[in-house]
Amino acid sequence: KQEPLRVLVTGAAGQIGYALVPMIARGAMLGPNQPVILHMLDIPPAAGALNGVKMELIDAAFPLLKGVVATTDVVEACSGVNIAIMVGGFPRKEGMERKDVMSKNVSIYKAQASALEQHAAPDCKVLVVANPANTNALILKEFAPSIPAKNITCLTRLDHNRALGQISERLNVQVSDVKNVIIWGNHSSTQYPDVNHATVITKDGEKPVRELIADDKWLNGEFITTVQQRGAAIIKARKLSSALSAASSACDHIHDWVLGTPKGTWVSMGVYSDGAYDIQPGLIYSFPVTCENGEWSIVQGLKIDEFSRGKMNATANELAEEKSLAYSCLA
Ligand code: NAX
Repeated sequence: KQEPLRVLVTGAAGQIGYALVPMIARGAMLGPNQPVILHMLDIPPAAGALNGVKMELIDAAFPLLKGVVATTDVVEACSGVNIAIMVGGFPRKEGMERKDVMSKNVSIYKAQASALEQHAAPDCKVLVVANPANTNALILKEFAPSIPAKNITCLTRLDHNRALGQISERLNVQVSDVKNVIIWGNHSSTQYPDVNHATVITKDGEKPVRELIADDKWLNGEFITTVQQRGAAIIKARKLSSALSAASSACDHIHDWVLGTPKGTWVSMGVYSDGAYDIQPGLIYSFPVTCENGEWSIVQGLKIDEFSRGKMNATANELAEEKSLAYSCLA
């Protein structure tokens, strides 16, 4: 019989949290045989709503759910957690300067880094969802030096899945037959969705996307901007930002990290750069990765053309700027 794993969701009273916790409790994140104990953290103004979510989790009678901790105390929330999904953060409000938003999130992620470092399980895996996701993850890494850098990641799987979705819609094929797109860089509108190595499984075998869609203008133009701007398109349509797709992609991210990627398939994760593909070390940058035995590794040796290089550098430059802005907030 499997011991339950403790999964922390911060910002659990928010809209992504509301979509995410039932997915975790149903086994979508860690598999149908893995019991879980949910730790949900939010801030005091959201305590009532958070308790409501706890009540609904009890009412749903999930067989895999072995306990629920709902709290506004960050130490209680972090204690003993094996997986931490960081969804809580300070949103950008109209008229706010970028630096003010950054400053709020830097102080949140600095404090939560220390709590995780001191109270989480030693092998805790961390996924940052809250924006600016890459830079929040970097701050978390800097202020939790005893958590291995490889355990701290950010979510670009939603962008990855959006890219798969666009290719599948365009070709009218099953999304599960499309694979190996790449999201490079920042989870922002400078991200670079790359299809140069992507393939589709057809009845005649695996074919490159660039062969099946012989429309470079679309692949190098509208496809890229559609994926980059998808978050804004959802807000326009729903009057709320993406939630179910973000929650589902967060489950995919942890699922594949813990349980492994299928052979011959890679996914995109924001991870600590070691200088791969000449991306400056010290940034949390989205790369193509494969996962095995609970560890990710960057897919090496992919050919990068000049068009891609320019876009990969542009998003790296934005991350370097965000990093210095974040550091200026610490000073
Ligand atoms: P909501 O505003 O609905 O929920 C955020 C929750 O976080 C609120 O309940 C709030 O009280 C809580 N919170 C604020 N400060 C906190 C703190 N210090 N500790 C714990 N909880 C805290 O936002 P939602 O739509 O759920 O989005 C959450 C975050 O995900 C945002 O930062 C958003 O920008 C980001 N996103 C990231 C995506 C990605 O792919 N990486 C995509 C979706 C989403 O936009």
